[in-house]
Amino acid sequence: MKKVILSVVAIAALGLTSCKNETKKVEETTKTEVSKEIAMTDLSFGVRGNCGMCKSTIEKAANSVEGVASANWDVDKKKIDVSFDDSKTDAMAIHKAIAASGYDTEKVAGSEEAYKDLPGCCKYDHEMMMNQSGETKSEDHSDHNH
Ligand SMILES: [Cu+2]
Repeated sequence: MKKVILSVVAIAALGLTSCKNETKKVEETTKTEVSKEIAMTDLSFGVRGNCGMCKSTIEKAANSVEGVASANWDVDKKKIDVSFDDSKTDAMAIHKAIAASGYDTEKVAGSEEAYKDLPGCCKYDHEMMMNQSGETKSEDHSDHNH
């Protein structure tokens, strides 16, 4: 019997790792993203009012208008800054909403009904100046000395 010697030849695995990486760069097609950036319109106008409670009522009224992103009423200046989406609403709608809550704006007189229901401290003077500078302006002294 022939002894078959099986010689196991260990074949060293050759470094077959191909170094040629010919992966083609996939050209990224620049997508023109239709970014729906809503152009906001900023608006400010005069609104009469007295205090912090007025502020919340006025701002709440402005914010209740669909499309209004922000509303900030300045108690000293008697002025509101509103930012809104003019594809959804317009300035008059905001004036009307504030007026409906009982407050006078530059363009629309406040609802008398709503005014009556305002707390005492909020019953502002209808002769009040709007769009003030913010500096406390005392009564007009016509005979002011320089
Ligand atoms: Cu008030």
